[in-house]
Amino acid sequence: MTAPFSFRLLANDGMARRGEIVTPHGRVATPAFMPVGTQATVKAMYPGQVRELGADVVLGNTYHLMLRPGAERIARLGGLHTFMNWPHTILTDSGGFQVMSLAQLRKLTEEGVTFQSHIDGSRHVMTPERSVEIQQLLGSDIQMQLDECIALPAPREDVERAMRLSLRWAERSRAQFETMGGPGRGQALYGIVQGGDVPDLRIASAQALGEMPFEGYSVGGLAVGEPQDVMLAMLDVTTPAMPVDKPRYLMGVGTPEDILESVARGIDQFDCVMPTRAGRHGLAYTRYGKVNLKNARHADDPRPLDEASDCPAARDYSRAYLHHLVKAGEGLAAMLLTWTNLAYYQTLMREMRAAIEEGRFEDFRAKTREDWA
Ligand code: PRF
Repeated sequence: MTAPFSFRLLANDGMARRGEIVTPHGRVATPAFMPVGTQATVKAMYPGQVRELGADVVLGNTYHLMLRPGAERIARLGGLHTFMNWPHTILTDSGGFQVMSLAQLRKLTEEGVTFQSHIDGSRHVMTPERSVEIQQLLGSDIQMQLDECIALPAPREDVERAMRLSLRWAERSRAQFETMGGPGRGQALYGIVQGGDVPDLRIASAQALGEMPFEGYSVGGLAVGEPQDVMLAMLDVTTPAMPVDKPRYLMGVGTPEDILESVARGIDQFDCVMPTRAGRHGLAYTRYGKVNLKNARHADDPRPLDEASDCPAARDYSRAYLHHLVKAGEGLAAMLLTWTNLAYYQTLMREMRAAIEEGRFEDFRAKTREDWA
């Protein structure tokens, strides 16, 4: 039997936590940022480069991979780690969120969701059981239950219905995960807290999930249209209701500021398309804040994005050159800016981990916010 999935808390500083997850594919230092590799690729990056920046885990998407190239095909080819040449930890999302945002003609019932592919219009059924089965075929180390994430603002009764459905789907997902032998292979299944912007529903969801034997717990249903202060207020009530001895993952968040503020509220894991997508749209994240390279004011600027960075993309290319590449639509623009952005995100995580270990997270938070301003 493989060593089981584990999580250890190494240090606390206020609500902020420094920890370590161990999976069959290695160690994950937390707080962790997980670059998004939806289609079995972190767009515009080589896997080795993603690793070198300090990523211990990348995210893959059940929805995309089941449609293309197909989960059974990836399984025949040796699983997702082999397929994409990423021998480290992989986390997969369950598909519910992507079905709701991307698929056509969706129909949600107690049983699951039926939908048509956004690629070729083919019809599919996604149930909690099928989602776990697909994640098992992919061989991901950290799997997510199928849930329903509802867009905000929404009436309380709709938020509550989605939250209760997600709890029933949590039970079914767990049963399937056990049937398929996930724990014996050292894999993890996380339950997902829902409850929109309603504090008592968030707490009820976190407590009910906490009584089910998940290896970790996600916070879903945030960063879906609500203002940042609402998202942070939801974390203020949710994380204290979550188990202390299990990892906490805030799904699909966020900007560097969102991440800093969420770590301050006890979150351990993050994923977001922000650094990769922004990189393909001419936007750079640096320790001095966000820079829009499309802007003409960079056309004659010989300075790099950050001369003190240890990322070659941020250090060795002028803003004028990056501006030119972006304007010319060159592939190298996406490569250099994605590299810059992921380097900054991983640096921020590394600095937060050190600050928590050394008991100076509050100072770090204040100083970092100042540098961004
Ligand atoms: N559920 C799932 N994946 C997600 C979300 C969710 O609520 C979000 C919300 N920010 C991003 N990704 N399964």
